[in-house]
Amino acid sequence: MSTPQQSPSLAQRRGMPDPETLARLQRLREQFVRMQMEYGFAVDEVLTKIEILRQEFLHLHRYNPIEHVTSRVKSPASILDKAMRRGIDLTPEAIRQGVTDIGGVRITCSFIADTSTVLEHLVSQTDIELVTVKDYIAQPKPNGYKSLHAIIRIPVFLSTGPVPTTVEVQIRTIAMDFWASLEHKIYYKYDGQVPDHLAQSLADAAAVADQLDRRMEQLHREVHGPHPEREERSRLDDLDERLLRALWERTGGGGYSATT
Ligand code: 0O2
Repeated sequence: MSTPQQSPSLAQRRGMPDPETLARLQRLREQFVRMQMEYGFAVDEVLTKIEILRQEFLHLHRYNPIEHVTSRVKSPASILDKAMRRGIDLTPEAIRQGVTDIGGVRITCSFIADTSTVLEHLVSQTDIELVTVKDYIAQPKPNGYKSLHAIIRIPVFLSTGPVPTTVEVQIRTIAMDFWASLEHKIYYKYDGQVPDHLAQSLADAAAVADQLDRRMEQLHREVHGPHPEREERSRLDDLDERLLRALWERTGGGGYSATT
């Protein structure tokens, strides 16, 4: 005897996922939103650390190695795209493990020497773990790309406890950044197939950018000496001293007693 065939539901006939699949997709969506939020928090933590470093450099050393800072959190579409290109399972756990640049911070410095100084200061902090470093400044990519990349891990403290989260930090000079942003636009315009003459022009431009970086650093050293931060400090200390003396004279030299 043949069993009566169950007729498909209206939703199935319309090509919609069954309720179970729908619930699974909904859960996945929520996990992605949560993941993005956590990476956003991790980026905020790193930005705060960089801002503290910047302020500290400015106030203590009277020298600022950081020109500007930008950040981004990859969109869910971009995360999924990268995971699929890399053959990573589309689960939040596998993505967390395999896609290390969901949160990204880019620091632009004035001079080449500043790039490693900033990274050293950042990763010497006890709550930051250095996962990997790629020094494309010491060893530029064949196309001329230069930048110092570090994957760091930082805890994000949620109500459920700390979540170790990775952030990609890219550190480079203004000239390197200028080159990289133009190369990025050209790369995408030609969908990765940059014509030979443009690739050659980009390589030449990278060499010119490198010359500019070195010339500027040399000039800076010539003007400020090998330790510009100390030179700047003594100049400002001198100003502080003059200010104090003027104050002292105005208050009649000892207007305030030690007990007041
Ligand atoms: P987006 O949109 O900028 O994030 P990874 O892809 O990070 O897992 P990879 O490629 O080995 O692994 O890492 P790498 O070499 O450290 O590069 C990571 C990022 O550096 C890239 O991210 C770019 O932002 C930048 N980058 C690397 N190479 C180049 C280059 O030749 N030109 C330019 N303009 N930028 C580069 P994404 O994910 O590719 O893109």
